[in-house]
Formats: sequence, C-alpha cells, structure tokens
Amino acid sequence: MRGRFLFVSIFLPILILSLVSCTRKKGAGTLSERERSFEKNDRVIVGFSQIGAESAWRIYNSKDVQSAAQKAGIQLLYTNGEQKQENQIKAIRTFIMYQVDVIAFVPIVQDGWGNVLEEARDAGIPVIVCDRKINDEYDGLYAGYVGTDSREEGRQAARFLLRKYEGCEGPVNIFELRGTDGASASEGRRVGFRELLASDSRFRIIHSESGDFMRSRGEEIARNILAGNGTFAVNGERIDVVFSCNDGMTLGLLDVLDQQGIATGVGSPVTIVTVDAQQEAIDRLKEGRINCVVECNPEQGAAVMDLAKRLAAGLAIPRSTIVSGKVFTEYDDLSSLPERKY
Ligand code: GYE
Repeated sequence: MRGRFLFVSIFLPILILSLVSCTRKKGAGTLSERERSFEKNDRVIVGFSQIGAESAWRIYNSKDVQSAAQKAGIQLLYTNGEQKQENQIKAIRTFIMYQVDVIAFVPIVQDGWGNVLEEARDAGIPVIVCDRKINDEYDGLYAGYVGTDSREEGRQAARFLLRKYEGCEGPVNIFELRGTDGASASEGRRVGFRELLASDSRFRIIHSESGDFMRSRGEEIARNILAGNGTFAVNGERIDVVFSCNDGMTLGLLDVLDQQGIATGVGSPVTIVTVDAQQEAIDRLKEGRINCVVECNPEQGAAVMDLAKRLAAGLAIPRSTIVSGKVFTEYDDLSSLPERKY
C-alpha cells in the first residue's frame, strides 16, 4: 500500500491519472472522509503498455482499450511506447513498482520480454498479452493472450487469390509489403499467406519489403519502385498482386499509384489485397481500387478488461481469446455495409 501511495505522490503527473482512488487502505478504526472515498473507489488497476500510434488501426485500438476500461470501472494506467520496445519495458517496470493488479501490454516484437516478465511474475502480478504474440519461450510468464489470429488473416488473403486466379495460367507475381519485422502480426500473416500458396507454383513472391505498418513507408516504397522502372515492376518483372500487411501501407502505396495514373483493383492488371479494414480501405474496395480487405478487429478492449477483472479476483483465464474478423472482397455486395468505426 505504501508503495502505491508513494507512486501516487511521485508519478501522478507522468501517468496523467487520478490515482487518489487507488489507495486501498482498509485498516481498523475511524475512517477519515478521504479514506472512506478510497474504499468506495476500490477499483481494479490495470497497467497497459501500448506500442504507439503507427496506424489508424492502432489509434482506434488505443481508444477502444481506454473506453472499455472506463465502462468496466477499471483504473487504467495507459502508456504509449512510441514504437520503442525499451519504452514499453520501462512502462512495465513502472507498473510493477506501482503494484498494479494486472499488467496488459501489446508487444511490438515477439522477442526480448523474458527479464521484465520474470520481474512481473516475481512481484506476483499477472500479465495479459494483447494483440500481438510473444515467443513460445515466455509461455510460463503470462496468464493469457487476447487478439486476432494473424496467421489466419494471411490465409484469408491467400484464399482470395486462389479464388481470383482460379483457372488462370500464371505466373502470378506477388509484391509483399510486410509490417514491422519481428512483430507477430507481420510474421503470422507472412506464414499463413505462404502456407496456402506454397503448393501452387503459379504464385511467386518476387519481392518482399517491410513498411513498418506505416502509411508514409507504403508511399515511400511505391515511389522507389516507380523511380527504379517508371513502371510498376521489380527487377524487370511486372507486379500482378500487392499483398500488404496493413491498410496504412496500402493506402500510402495507392496514393502514389493514383498520382502516377497506375490503375489497380477490379478490371486492372494489379490486384490489391490488404489487412485491417479501416473505412478508407473499405471505400477503396467499393470504388474497385482494392480487391480484397481482410478484417483485423481492433476492438479488443472489452475482452482485456473482462480478463483483467477475473485475474484481479484470483480466477483463471483462458490461455487464448481470439477476436475474429470478416473478409470483404470485390465479389461481395457492400452497398449495405455499415460505416466503420475508424
Ligand atoms: O494490422 C496494424 C497495426 O498488430 C494487428 O498493427 C496489429 C497491426 C495492425 O499497426 O495496422
């Protein structure tokens, strides 16, 4: 309790919180008014370490987590890692020092979490891994995972291509835009995509490049391709398909292709498959500029808060909670699709 109190006095400005309600003094004797109000507000405290704000998906995911905490009556210590693992590790250490009830974090990459997770375990604080996964070697160091199935998202992208090119002779040259290297979301999609296409020799991944899940990088990569050839080709080979690991990079790429008058999508020689399903990508799909959008659902906050409450109450949680998504393609009637939330 004392640690918490010290934290409240020292770190309050940093964490932008109203931590008064976090001190849980339950001693005997007469309670002061202040202490009584602490009692009433005896809320579960969750420390949440977010990656940053690299994409529209991420920004919406952060909002969702924050509003889910509010709805659940959970005190959330929210930190933004600004795309740096070391910042996330520091944040988690702060949560441990503060003795939060539960730690939840979105691992920017899969590797490098061993020490800090051991520290959380030694402090007796349960951990929820959110959105992205961590390496199997850390299996014993967290209570459960909440997020989407990125390998399945990659498979869905491949399934669309198998349908689209059914009966075509090939070759089908694929340009892959990866997300952050070492991130499970990128790795899972990469593996799932290859899993289904490997046995079909028409499909050739002629080039693969990381755009870090960022729109600006998608734009830069497209500019480089065009600067090299003047056409949409790599190493003299035409690009038939772009498989992009997120909408941000796709939209950046399309901005450049648009400017250069290069057609993509339905009825064109360049097929675009993307993952996430933000409104702007759905709009492009409706316009026929994108062929397939695999949804990755960012609304994971409610599940995280539900699991955090259970952990705080000393209950067990499922090892894995998968948030599912849909697939939207050029073959669907999208006229009555409701507006997206981001
Ligand atoms: O696809 C991307 C984001 O980890 C699933 O990260 C998430 C990915 C998402 O920045 O847009």
